[in-house]
Amino acid sequence: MMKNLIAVLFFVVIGLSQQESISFLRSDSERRIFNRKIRTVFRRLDTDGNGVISRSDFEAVAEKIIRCHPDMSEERKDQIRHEMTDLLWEQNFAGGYDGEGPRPPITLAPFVDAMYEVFANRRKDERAYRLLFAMYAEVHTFMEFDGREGVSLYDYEQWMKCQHPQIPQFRLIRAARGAFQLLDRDQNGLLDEYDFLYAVQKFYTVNTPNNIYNNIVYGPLVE
Ligand SMILES: [Ca+2]
Ligand SMILES: [Ca+2]
Repeated sequence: MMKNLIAVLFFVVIGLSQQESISFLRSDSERRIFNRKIRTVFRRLDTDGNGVISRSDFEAVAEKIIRCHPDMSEERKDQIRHEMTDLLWEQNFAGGYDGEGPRPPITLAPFVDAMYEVFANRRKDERAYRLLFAMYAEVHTFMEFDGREGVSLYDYEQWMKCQHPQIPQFRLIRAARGAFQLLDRDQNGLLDEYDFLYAVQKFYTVNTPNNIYNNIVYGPLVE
């Protein structure tokens, strides 16, 4: 099912808690865990592993998603490329850049600071927050494989296999099943958009060691 990123941009966070993003990071230890999470996200986005994220990393993320769905229409492929580069990279990550020419690659420290701002200053800049969650809503649509409405365990396993081909199958399946059980909050065998966005929100906003979502969205946190 197709979903337009801009169309979901303005309503996708309705229903998610307004309060959590405001009161988070009360202690140094919470801030340390948050920083580890953002370093983990950075590592995932830095697809070529050169220590900076740039437009080419976002192009590679788009191609990786497209490779998972070989039957996808050309129109949909182009839409995903557009969303990852022109919207997510240019408008969100490179959006604060007002220098000449294309935005230089982003190093880790400013990335951590920018992600902190997205959550800490949500009241001031709701747009960045909404774009981020709209993107995760779009990621949820990429998990669809069996053509039947809703992300089933089968869909989720296919998505994990495709995203992490380097991880041995038995480990991946075990991890996928554990994660799915946690993500499927009403245990109806389907991971819906709200379940997924709920987990993403918990991932970013609950920064205690016992948060069950810490290692779910992006896998184990890097140090
Ligand atoms: Ca890179
Ligand atoms: Ca399905």
